[in-house]
Amino acid sequence: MRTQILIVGSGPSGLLLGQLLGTIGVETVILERSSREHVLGRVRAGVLEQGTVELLEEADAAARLHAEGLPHSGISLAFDQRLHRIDLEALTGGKHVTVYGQTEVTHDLMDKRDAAGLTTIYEAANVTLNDFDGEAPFATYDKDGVTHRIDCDFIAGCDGYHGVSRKSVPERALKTFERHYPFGWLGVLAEVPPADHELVYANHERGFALCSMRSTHRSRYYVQCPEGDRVEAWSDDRFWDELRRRLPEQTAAGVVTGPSFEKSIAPLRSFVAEPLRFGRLFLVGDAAHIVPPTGAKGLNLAASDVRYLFTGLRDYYREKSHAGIDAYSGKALARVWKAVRFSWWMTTMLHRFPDTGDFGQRIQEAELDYLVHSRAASTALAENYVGLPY
Ligand code: RFL
Ligand code: PHB
Repeated sequence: MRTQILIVGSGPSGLLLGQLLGTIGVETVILERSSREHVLGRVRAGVLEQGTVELLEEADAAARLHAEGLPHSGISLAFDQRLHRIDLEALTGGKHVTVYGQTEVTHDLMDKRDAAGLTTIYEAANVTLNDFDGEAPFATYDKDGVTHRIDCDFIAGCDGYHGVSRKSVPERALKTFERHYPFGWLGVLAEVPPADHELVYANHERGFALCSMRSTHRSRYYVQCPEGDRVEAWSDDRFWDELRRRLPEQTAAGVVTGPSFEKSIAPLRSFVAEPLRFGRLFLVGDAAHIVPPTGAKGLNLAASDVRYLFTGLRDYYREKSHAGIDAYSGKALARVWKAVRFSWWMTTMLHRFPDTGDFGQRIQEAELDYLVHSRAASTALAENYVGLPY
């Protein structure tokens, strides 16, 4: 088989890139290791920047998002038994974020891909990437006991942190940067109305907590938990008790409990691999960088990588110009590092670290107090949260 762009991974970055390229008549094939059901079963991000929504519009995949997504014009920080609202809209000249689950984005993009008759090969095992440092890259994969080969012009590595794309690059060609955080997030999804109509990020002496949602009747909550904690140790009752203890009384009173239908623990890390291009292979999204979820940036960064790569490939096919694909890595990384910094800062400010000490604790309290009482500081948070310019 031959295609123009071979995309590895059918997460949001692979699907969005494929959809955008489809709108300009560039052919793609997606190779996905898991089944479609498995990909759709993963519960992850929930907050979309306006730029991400605009890109989904450009891909003609935003109809349901506009019908069902919840525009949010503010978030709250909770500490000292009080909620402090950050008015995103007022501080950014009218920008907002949209609450719409990654699962739904993935669903919409998969439906679009099906409707356009584009090829996705699920359960493709042992994907290997070859000759991407030359003019004629190709991939092989196994399916139903047979090895197949796909030739292409370029490979887009959209296969997440554990994928094969980054690992296919010789180690000496990559520089990696990493920060580990000594805790995880225990997340719960439940069919109950949210405690507050906006997201609440809470700093409490027992640890961080986040009240989020997927809709007006479905809530997503998280609590900071020790590294290595096991989900089995957290009954629903223990989770709801711990969540309420970390929230101001008025917010805790609004928490409606119910049986959880998803419960998982995610580790927190910051990671960047540079550069994002090796000959005819591009790294995109989580394949190249990971941020802790505190700033709600992971999916949005995947979308901004896709935006830069899409415009580069469009100029390559339409105008035979290499300028856009040559600039991809530099442009995408400049935006990535700003979001890495923001996510690290939000994580540091809102979590309890085992080794903070009294001095560090007072600094954290002073930072929160300054943040909510200074318009300049609140504006810095707001403009990063809604998404920096491209
Ligand atoms: P994905 O979603 O990991 O998709 C990669 C796909 O590649 C497949 N794959 C392979 N396919 C073929 N061959 C191989 N060898 C392969 N290896 C892997 C995988 O099966 C998968 O289908 O990466 P992508 O597309 O770059 O998307 C990135 C986002 O998923 C991620 O950044 C976000 O989920 C991060 N994130 C959040 N981001 C936000 O912008 N806002 C949020 O509110 C937010 N909350 C979160 C999050 C991530 C979380 N977890 C669990 C990590 C909350 C959580 C709890
Ligand atoms: C979520 O709803 O899953 C969510 C929201 C905001 C974050 C992280 C996760 O910062």
